[in-house]
Amino acid sequence: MTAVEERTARPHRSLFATILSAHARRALPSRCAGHALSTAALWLTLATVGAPGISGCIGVSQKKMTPGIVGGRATDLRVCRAGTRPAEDGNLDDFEDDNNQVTLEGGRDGYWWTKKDEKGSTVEPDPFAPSEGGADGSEMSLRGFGKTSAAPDAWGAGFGVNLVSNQGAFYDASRYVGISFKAKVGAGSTTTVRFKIGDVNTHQDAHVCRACWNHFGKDITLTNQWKEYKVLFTEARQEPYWGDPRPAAVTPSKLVSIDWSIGTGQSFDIWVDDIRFLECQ
Ligand SMILES: [Ca+2]
Repeated sequence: MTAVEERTARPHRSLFATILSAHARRALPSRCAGHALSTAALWLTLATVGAPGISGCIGVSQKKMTPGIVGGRATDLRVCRAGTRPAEDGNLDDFEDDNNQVTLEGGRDGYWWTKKDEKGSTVEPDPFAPSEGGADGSEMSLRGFGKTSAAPDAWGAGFGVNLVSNQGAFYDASRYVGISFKAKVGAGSTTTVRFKIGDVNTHQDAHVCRACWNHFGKDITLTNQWKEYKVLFTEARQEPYWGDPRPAAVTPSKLVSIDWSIGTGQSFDIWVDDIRFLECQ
């Protein structure tokens, strides 16, 4: 909408405020543009932002958003031509400290949790905490075990972590390209687990999704030996046929959680260790 068109649509605003508004809106990054701004705020914003194209919200994309989707563009994801490596500040947790909080690194401070449906699925240990025995001869790892219900409306169980402890806050992982972890299963366990990445478009706490919880992720097949698995942001997908919205890609700048989920009607005993964010080589 041009300034003139907007003025026509809003006859009670002065031409000055209208031009200022249009100017500021162009100059503002997307996160700010969605906010209702008073004329005074626009003055301030324009003074802060300066020339169009300079961001007043550091680290937030200025590209236009699709209505109902925040980010979610596959073209925003970085591809590593020479492969990946663990990021310098990417250690999420190795559990050697034997507590239920992630390693305090890279701005992360979330706590490990379990989840289960209310149809009879179980997940232990309770309280949830690291277990003895870890990958590569280490002493501790994170183990979740139990049984999932096959009843109608059951969805299973799992365990995971919010990357930051402040509920409703996002974690900006845009400097990374994915996550690696080591994992194995115990005797009698299903070997199928889905690694999920909750973000602004799929996590209920973000107040964007209308049908939430279809996180971007990847189905992983584990063995009874510790092995490393990598999930790059470029290969994370939602499950087909459900969820609203359904963006093209995960939004690494606004992550909420990661978890390992087990579907219905399974016995599971899943161990994870050495969880790390990855960067390009
Ligand atoms: Ca360990």
